[in-house]
Amino acid sequence: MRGGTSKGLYFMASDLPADAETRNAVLLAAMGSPDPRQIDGVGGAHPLTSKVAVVSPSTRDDADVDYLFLQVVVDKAVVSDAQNCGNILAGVGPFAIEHGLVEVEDGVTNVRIHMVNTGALATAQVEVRDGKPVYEGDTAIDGVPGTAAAVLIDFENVAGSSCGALFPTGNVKDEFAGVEVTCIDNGMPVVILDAAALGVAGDESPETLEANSALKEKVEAIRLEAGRAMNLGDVTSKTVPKMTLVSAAQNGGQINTRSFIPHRVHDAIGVLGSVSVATACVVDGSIAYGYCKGWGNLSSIQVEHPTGQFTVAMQVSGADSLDTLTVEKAALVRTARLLMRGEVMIPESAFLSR
Ligand code: NQM
Repeated sequence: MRGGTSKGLYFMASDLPADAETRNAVLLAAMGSPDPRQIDGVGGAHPLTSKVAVVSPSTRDDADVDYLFLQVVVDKAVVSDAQNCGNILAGVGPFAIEHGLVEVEDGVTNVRIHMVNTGALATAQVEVRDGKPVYEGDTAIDGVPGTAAAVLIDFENVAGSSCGALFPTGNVKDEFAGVEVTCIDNGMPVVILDAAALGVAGDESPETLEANSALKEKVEAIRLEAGRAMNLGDVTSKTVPKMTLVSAAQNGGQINTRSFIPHRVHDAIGVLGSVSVATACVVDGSIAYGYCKGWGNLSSIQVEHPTGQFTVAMQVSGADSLDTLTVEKAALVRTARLLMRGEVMIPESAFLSR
């Protein structure tokens, strides 16, 4: 399925080996990792197209389904559950309906999703006709051609869900490797950096930033220090924290971004990544706050990215002080589409090579 601006394989948990090591071997073989081209699998040779959702009936009373997100690293034999993914999340509601995991109502069906990676909850509103998810519609999201049916997603209590606190270091600003940053986790651990402090404009293309090896080295040095300070331990082979360079908005939004996720540069921005950035925008003293234009009169923040904008509807209270700051609500719109259904073939050697 395509979920938002990402694409991945969605599995019923019951169709995968229960043992995590065997499951990971199966997923590596399915995607064709490790290989920069993923030529012997169905992965798309980019982190945004090498993703997996594992879905099952929920273990919790307050949710319909459990969703475990797994990042299959393209060029390493690594399958990581250390991050969540809000884009792949957009496909979980329709997938759950396709598989009869939720009672459907024609019109709109609410699917309550327990995001296993972080323990947080999301509710997706999925359009349903004749008991089936509707994929076609007139909602456009930047980074995806054309239009599709909207999937509205509300997040609850995602603050600190990976790092233990919204500002995991206890500060709004820190300094790592000589560069001032803001470390924040509102659903996704993100380190926010001022593009200017790294000697770039912040509006470069992902390709230009990826070709700048001095910049990449600096960003990685900061990431390794920040990861520890954010309670994530040694993040050398983890896909978090994400590193988001911010600069002044250029197209009517509140802030402009370029995100290292963490080594390739995102063509847009992650869903929970943008929720974290939007949250930093409203906190005085953060690296993002200085760039954020017009917050105070707004109920949403438009986060600009390489292929357009991402709108995050935000409700915060007590933003005057870190002690009272509460994110009441974050909500956004995605689209998703079932691309194909079937079997992915796993060579026997994938099991033998464990
Ligand atoms: O931040 C990419 C994506 C993501 C993650 C990444 C995401 C999120 O665009 O919730 O959606 O940052 O690795 O799929």
